[in-house]
Amino acid sequence: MKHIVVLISGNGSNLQAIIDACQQKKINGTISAVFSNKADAFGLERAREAGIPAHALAASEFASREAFDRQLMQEIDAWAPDVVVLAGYMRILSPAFVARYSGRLLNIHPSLLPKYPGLHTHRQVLENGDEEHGTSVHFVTDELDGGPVILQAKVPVFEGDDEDEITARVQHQEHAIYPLVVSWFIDGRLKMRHNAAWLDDVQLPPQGHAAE
Ligand code: NHR
Ligand code: GAR
Repeated sequence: MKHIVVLISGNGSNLQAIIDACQQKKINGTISAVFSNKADAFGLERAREAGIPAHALAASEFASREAFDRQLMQEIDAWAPDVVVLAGYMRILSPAFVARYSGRLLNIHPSLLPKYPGLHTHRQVLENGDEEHGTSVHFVTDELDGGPVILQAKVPVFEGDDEDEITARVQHQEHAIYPLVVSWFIDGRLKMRHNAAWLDDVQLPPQGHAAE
């Protein structure tokens, strides 16, 4: 059995989608543990509800980002995960953390990367009057939201949409594409090589796999 560790900071709806996909055997693996940098993250309750060990680490108890990440790495490594999945994890990771899990560290970011790395993507889409928005699953590298894209999903932006509406539209897509990408990785079909994403030994283009 392959082992997944998921990092969250909040609601955990993407975590829930991955829990459901594991239970439905759409992912041939199991979530070993969930970690949050916020003790009140609702995703911790989702994990416990599913019988998954769930832990919070408080950044305020560590002297530095590096010290926090060292502790997090120790706790993650106790589960010997095949893949570490960031699912709404809102804390920037130190280079040592990224290096440790390089090639098996995935993130979902709510924009059509390379557009809008960083925070407040939905707001920026509205402010710029974009007609198209979406979400990207990518391998994490040292470049913030700059690692190779694996899969994107697009959504339309309609006249008069507010931030809540486009957030919900984007998250609906996230819950479909993130479990799919995790399943590819778990099945050994997905790799990071030479700072590119490869699916079934074919190098993916900059926008990731062209979904049907
Ligand atoms: N770490 C590295 N090294 N590389 C990436 O690509 C990462 C990462 C950590 C998280 C997720 C990310 C996103 O998808 C992610 C990608 C948080 C921030 C941020 O500025 C930026 C990007 C992402 C997550 N965080 C602030 C910080 O100082 C805190 C903000 C807050 O708590 O509200 O860590 O967008
Ligand atoms: C998701 O939409 C994810 O793309 C985004 O946060 C949300 C988390 O929702 N991630 C980031 O913004 C990373 N900076 P969830 O907790 O319900 O999965």
